[in-house]
Amino acid sequence: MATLPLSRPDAPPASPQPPDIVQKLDAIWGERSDLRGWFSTVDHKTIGIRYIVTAFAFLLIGGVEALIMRIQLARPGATVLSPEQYNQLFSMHGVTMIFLYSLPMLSGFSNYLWPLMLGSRDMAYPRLNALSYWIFLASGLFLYISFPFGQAPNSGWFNYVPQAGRDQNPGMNIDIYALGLTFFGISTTVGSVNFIVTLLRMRAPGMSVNRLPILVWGTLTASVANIFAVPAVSLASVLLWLDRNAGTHFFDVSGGGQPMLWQHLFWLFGHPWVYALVLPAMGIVSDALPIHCRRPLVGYTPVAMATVATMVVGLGVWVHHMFAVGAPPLALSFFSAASFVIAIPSTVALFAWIGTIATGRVQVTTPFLFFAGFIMLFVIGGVSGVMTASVALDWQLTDTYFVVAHLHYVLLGINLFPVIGGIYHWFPKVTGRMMSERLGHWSFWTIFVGFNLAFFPMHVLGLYGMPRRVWTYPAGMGFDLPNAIISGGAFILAIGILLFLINVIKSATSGPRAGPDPWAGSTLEWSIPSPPPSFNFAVIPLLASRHPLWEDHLKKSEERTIFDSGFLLDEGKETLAVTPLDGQPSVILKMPGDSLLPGLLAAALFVFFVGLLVRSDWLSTTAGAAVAIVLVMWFQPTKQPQDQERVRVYA
Ligand code: HEM
Ligand SMILES: [Cu+2]
Repeated sequence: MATLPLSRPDAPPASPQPPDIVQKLDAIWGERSDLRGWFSTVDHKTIGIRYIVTAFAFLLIGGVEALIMRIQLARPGATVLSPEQYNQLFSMHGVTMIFLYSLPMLSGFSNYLWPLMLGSRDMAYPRLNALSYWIFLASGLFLYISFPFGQAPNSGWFNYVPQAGRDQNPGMNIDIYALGLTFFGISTTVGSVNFIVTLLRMRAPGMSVNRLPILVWGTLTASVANIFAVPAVSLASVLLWLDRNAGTHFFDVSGGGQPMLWQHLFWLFGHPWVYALVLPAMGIVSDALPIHCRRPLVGYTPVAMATVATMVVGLGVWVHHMFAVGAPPLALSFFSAASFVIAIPSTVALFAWIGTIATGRVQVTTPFLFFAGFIMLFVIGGVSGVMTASVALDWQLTDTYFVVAHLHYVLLGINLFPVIGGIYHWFPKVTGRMMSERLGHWSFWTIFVGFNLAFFPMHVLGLYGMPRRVWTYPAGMGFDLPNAIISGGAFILAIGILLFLINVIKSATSGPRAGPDPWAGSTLEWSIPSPPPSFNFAVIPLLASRHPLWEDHLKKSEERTIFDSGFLLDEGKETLAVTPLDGQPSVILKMPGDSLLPGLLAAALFVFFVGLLVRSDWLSTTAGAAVAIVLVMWFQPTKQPQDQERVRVYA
């Protein structure tokens, strides 16, 4: 297939933005600029940015925790931290990175980008969308409330019993974990429902399923899996809380309970979850990398199918986290084989990216560097993953630093690198300004070198037998040099992240103007101004292909995507819903206005969970009543349905 020219010779086909209509639509869709507007907005773009900023703040907090651990571990026998402090630090680091950074960051991308890529004016349930953000924020604060008092969760991010039981852990540390995760689970669940329904209905006409961006496939797959997975961990957490506070014995052997039940419930959730942390990020690469290679993604359909297949298989591999607990040999073989099988769809995606680079005309931009770095780390993390899928090898490697190396290669390689590359790629759309390429290259190389110095030697440490989750180690066991290198690398990595942040802040205020389509992109979001107007599309476009902005170069037939005539929908806060499979116009949806209720509901739930934590019946009952009142207000029908309304078509 021919590659595209480096920049568009003709002017980009921006959506028509007739000034009078823009003004009218903006009056309908725009946010209030006062404090009330700040708390009540339901605009998916604002919510998306809030997700990204909040998740990034948690990344920085988790990063500082990691650096403190690395100071303690830089030398043998150090006493910077006590063992209990180290336990809380690695637990909060894991919880923060897994729950409060990785998934919310991707939810931010999808919240911001989905309606723009799909040709819609908002998500399906804007108020639910605001609720999922506020609960994410509130549950994050909840998980951190006891940290300053030295009472934070301290049994790791997977929080095994009996160590997490009351006998061994009488403080409130684990109650915070159990209640915090249950609270957080509400956010993920409502967010996932919103993504699924949005995908089914909120698209431009002609956006059939075979034209969806891969990011959409990734987030959709992750959302469906979360609907199955999150209840398992919420259930486990509630049972644990009951064991600790109400005298039940679900996990307590002396009372006939089963500690293994925790492990099964947790990993039934945990493994699909780690795929939810990477599939949308792989989608970011599949959508953005081809733009910097000036050609469409190689193998769109196999990549979309591989995304779904990874998750389907991923729902059946959870026991690979439990190879060392004494499972029957048949179970070991089954789960080992299933874990090997996952390598196949991952490799399909890998070859698609490599093929895209090999046959494209590469422009070495900062996003490209991050995506190329991602591919390298994807391979290393994938290989160490396949290694631990082998039962015999896993028995040797489990609970050593080899696993810590693997999980960081996977999580930073397949989540953080695409995320930073994605921010460089879409920053011009969000802010209307370009980021500095020079600083971008510097930040990439610092992050890339720092990352590999910080994590590659961990493989070696693991093979030497250094266990994970130890607060210190004696000198002379061969651990000293790798640990020193790792700690140095961690600080270089941190400097790279700092350079990236400086770039964001500088470029947001003084970067050169970007225009609607600085990368000469292919998908709908590049057809509207940067930053996008409150209503996204003045006229809802009518799609003719997967690459609406590249049709002049790619499409043989006469048919073209239509940007300048179509549904106008300027009689109220409305958008178009389409049929689920082929995206034919189906109904006009009345969208809800801004509302304080989502924020209030999250606040009431926060107090409710605090009530449970401190075991204050009056506090949790009062807050529970407040929750009920807000829900009643929420479901109050606002207006009579207006079925007889004029629909204008702009031509
Ligand atoms: C500056 C970058 C980072 C450094 C230096 C770092 C370092 C560490 C260290 C020292 C541990 C404890 C190892 C142990 O004692 O067993 C750890 C654990 C962990 N890290 Fe990181 N980390 C970083 C970033 C991340 C990121 C971005 C993620 C996820 C997206 C992540 C996820 C985890 C997880 C899940 C654990 C396991 C916690 C547990 O054992 O319960 N880390 N990391
Ligand atoms: Cu797993």
